[in-house]
Amino acid sequence: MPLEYPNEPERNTDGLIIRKDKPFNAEPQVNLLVQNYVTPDPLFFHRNHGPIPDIDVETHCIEIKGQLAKPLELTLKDLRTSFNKHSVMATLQVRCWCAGNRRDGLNKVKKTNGVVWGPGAIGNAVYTGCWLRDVLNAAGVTSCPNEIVKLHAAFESVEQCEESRNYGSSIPLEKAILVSHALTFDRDEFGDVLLAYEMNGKPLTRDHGYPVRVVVPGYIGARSVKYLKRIIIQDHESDAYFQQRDYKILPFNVDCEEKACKVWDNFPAIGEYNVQSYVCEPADGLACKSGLCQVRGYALSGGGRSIQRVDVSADDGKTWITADLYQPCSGGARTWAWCLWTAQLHATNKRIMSRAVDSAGNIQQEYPVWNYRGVMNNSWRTVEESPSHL
Ligand SMILES: Nc1nc2c(c(=O)[nH]1)N[C@H]1C(S)=C(S)[C@@H](COP(=O)(O)O)O[C@H]1N2
Ligand SMILES: [Mo]
Repeated sequence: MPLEYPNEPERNTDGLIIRKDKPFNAEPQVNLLVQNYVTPDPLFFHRNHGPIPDIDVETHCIEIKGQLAKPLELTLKDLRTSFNKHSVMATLQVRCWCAGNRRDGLNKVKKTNGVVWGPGAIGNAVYTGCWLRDVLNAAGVTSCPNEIVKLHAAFESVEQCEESRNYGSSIPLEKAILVSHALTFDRDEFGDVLLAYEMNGKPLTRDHGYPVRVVVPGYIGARSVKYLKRIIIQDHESDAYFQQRDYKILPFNVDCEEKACKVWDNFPAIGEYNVQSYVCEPADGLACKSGLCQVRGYALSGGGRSIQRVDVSADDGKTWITADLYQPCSGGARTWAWCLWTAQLHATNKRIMSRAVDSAGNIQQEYPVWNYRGVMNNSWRTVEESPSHL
């Protein structure tokens, strides 16, 4: 039975490229995206797998259960009043904020399976709510390190999706509670997983997860479950389609659903995203015609790794210049927000390209590596330039 979409929110779609109407999936034009460090709401990409639910906040509650001493049920009011309020600035990507950002590049090699995203499926926002670790501590989560490493925090949403019953996903419990067992930071931007009820200082919109969503900084967007209904502490990853079937990097020879079905279980679900950058201005990395040309783009890496350097080339990668980086929220081992960069180049008729290096020395790969689910494309050359054996 196809799903119905009777109650979608009103949307201003100016500046957005609509990738799919039902469910609603859209990304901004990249030259608009890099004009702001904090992405304004109208330019924030939309990533949905089903109709947007209409949740009654008076009756909605979030269950916290599973391997815990004191299972809880909390309303939005409880989250607001019983737990300290914190904010984190984090960049979400579809690959990142999720894994399918730049899936279009891979499609040029061979068709992938999924919504065709360009490089704009990314946005940086300030999310506000309470730390997931505070809520889990209130629910009596274990503090024994030997147990923590064996457990997962699984998140379930209320909404029906095209692919399966509910949206769901999970993260290792260690990621969920990390900071409380390591250090206490007094600066919010170094915090970790949030149960967020605000985005950029306003209550979450229905599109972005109202009333409460998870925000998992440094991980692909797919783990940041919206319309949160349930958190289950369990000894295995989420059974949901989005953990077990989607968002996995399958080997090159897996090129159809039949082959994918045989190997899904052999490969891990993606958590942290990889190092990435993109030339957003001039749009599409196109040549600039005369004089000095201002080039702008974004760069980011997963797992809290900051951007160490962005190289920019206007001669097919023969020579590179170093871009100026703007990365105000980086520090320690936890950089959750993206880096915007600029560089000045003399006019060229070649395409301009960028490649980022993160704090672990990871560098973007030269050529795209095709995979069936079309995830984690971080190449700096286009497919047209790839040698034929790739
Ligand atoms: N309930 C629910 N949560 C979800 C999704 C969804 O479809 N339903 N999409 C996920 C994916 S793949 C991404 S990239 C992010 C997108 O968040 P956004 O809509 O705020 O941009 O939400 C994640 N959480
Ligand atoms: Mo995503």
